[in-house]
Amino acid sequence: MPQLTLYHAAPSRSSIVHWMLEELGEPYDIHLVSFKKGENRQPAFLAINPMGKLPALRHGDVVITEAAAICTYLADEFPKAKLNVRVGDPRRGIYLKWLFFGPSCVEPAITERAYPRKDPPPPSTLGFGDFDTVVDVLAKGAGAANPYLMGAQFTAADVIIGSGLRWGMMFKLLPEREEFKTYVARIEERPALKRATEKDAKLQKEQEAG
Ligand SMILES: N[C@@H](CCC(=O)N[C@@H](CS)C(=O)NCC(=O)O)C(=O)O
Repeated sequence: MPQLTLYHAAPSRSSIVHWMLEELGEPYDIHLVSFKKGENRQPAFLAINPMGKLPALRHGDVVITEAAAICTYLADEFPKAKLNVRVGDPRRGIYLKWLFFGPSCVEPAITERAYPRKDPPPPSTLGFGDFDTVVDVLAKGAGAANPYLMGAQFTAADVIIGSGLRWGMMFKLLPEREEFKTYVARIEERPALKRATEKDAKLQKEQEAG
């Protein structure tokens, strides 16, 4: 079985994949990359991800970057964990919508809110449209989650959207809507998320000391 290695800085967007790996239940190892030491901008890491960004995941000879792509890949590659919605399942379209909604709508909307532009482009030219609409769509999805976005099944889409909601509320960049709080409280009960968070706290200390 090819080895899974997560290139990681704790905590960062690679924590999303760390949580996903804990959900997956397959053996993996972690290669810490220090932002403080600029390791992500050094040739050794740029050969892995020319963007100089984390996360990156190595699976045997394959390297995957972009958190949502990595989570989609892992869910499909290890179907035993039941974290994907398979091709042919009518729910797959909605599943993919949420996986893409994270990086293409939630993230840029939050960043735009954190760093507003003096002359923002018209909403029709922005992939995410506008912040309030993104929040409303998210609130509708989170409010309908029963208990998860895809119903009874927890999937990679919950890892992506759940991470975005947790991160957005943590930094007060998303409103504390009742739908968000209830959904986030539910996913925070996941043992895999608790394990990843605990491990990240230890890794963060390790990285800060190093
Ligand atoms: N689009 C990427 C974004 C990754 C990203 O921006 N990662 C940040 C950490 S949270 C990073 O590596 N920043 C370091 C840098 O840009 O120098 C993804 O979703 O995986």
